[in-house]
Amino acid sequence: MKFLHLATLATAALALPSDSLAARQKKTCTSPKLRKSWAKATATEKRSYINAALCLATKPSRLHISTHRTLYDDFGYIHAQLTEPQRIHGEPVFLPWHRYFVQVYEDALHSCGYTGTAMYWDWAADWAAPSKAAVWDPVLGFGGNGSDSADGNGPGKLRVVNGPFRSLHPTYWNTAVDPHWLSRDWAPGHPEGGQAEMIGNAYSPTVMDEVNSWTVYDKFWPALETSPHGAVHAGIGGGRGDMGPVSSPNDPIFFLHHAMVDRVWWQWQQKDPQNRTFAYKGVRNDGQNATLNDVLPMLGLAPDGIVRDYMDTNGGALCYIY
Ligand SMILES: *[C@@H]1O[C@H](CO)[C@@H](O)[C@H](O)[C@H]1NC(C)=O
Ligand SMILES: *[C@@H]1O[C@H](CO)[C@@H](O)[C@H](O)[C@H]1NC(C)=O
Ligand SMILES: *[C@@H]1O[C@H](CO)[C@@H](O)[C@H](O)[C@H]1NC(C)=O
Ligand SMILES: [Cu+2]
Repeated sequence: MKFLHLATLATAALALPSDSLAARQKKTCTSPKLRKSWAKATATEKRSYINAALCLATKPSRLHISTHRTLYDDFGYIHAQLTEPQRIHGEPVFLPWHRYFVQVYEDALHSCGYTGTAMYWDWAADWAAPSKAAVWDPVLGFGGNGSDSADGNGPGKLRVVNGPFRSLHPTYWNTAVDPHWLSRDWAPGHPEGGQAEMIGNAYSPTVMDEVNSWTVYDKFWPALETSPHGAVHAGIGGGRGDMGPVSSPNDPIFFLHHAMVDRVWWQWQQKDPQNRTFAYKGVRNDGQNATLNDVLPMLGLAPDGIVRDYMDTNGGALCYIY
């Protein structure tokens, strides 16, 4: 679960590292690709994306681990390994690490014939009725909630029984080898307790305004990570779905969720590009101050990255906009 305790944040003012900005401006990204909302993509684009996401489960793993079957399994495995012990959440690297991870996934889709870009689920637009969102379409989407009555999935997991991903069979649950059918357990609403279906109230316009109102990175990132980000995981995963445990990239919706998290960050950066593109500050889980030279580990799925190269979506190692 990803509602993280963030008590140790530094509150010092933001400083722009001018040396790194100068270095980055030497690189160019002449025609950035536009990442689209799933709801606004064409049927052809959606079909092509879905086919490539399914194709990942037919490609060999890039890791040399006997329990792995496919490239699809690599994503859930790596995310789990980097979360226990914690190296990618609850610290400043949360945003650039997941930005790089989404790009690695987009590149993997390309290796499966997809020619488009990563897409996002605009959950901030769908917060009032998340279960009705276009992303859950059973044909041109990711299918819906899991089912109580679907058997053959072991205890505590609700198999997704519709949509193109109903035959996905991830290997890991958290860090354990525990093969199962893809699962979801959408959190029901509790109107009497003021909680909306799929915890939509935690990514409402009111919450998004609060998140976006922070002007420094070490306030903005934890606000984004804790509430909207954590609530979307918990809202989809519940207690018995793949989006809950640390192997959450098992659910292909993970990458549309994290592209949206990335888009919220990108929009925040765009409000003051001079100050915010390379704004990166806070205390790491090892107690040290974060720096733009910090490493983004990918454990062999892709080369390790450096934070600096993933701050600007329009330069360095990246070339896209939202
Ligand atoms: C840029 O950030 C600095 C430090 O936080 C701040 O003093 C300055 O006002 C900001 N500039 C703009 C144009 O917002
Ligand atoms: C999802 O399905 C589970 C199992 O039937 C159910 O308990 C839960 O209420 C459903 N969630 C929503 C939002 O419908
Ligand atoms: C982190 O940076 C602050 C200043 O922003 C400094 O006071 C503190 O000592 C640094 N911490 C470490 C562990 O280097
Ligand atoms: Cu994560």
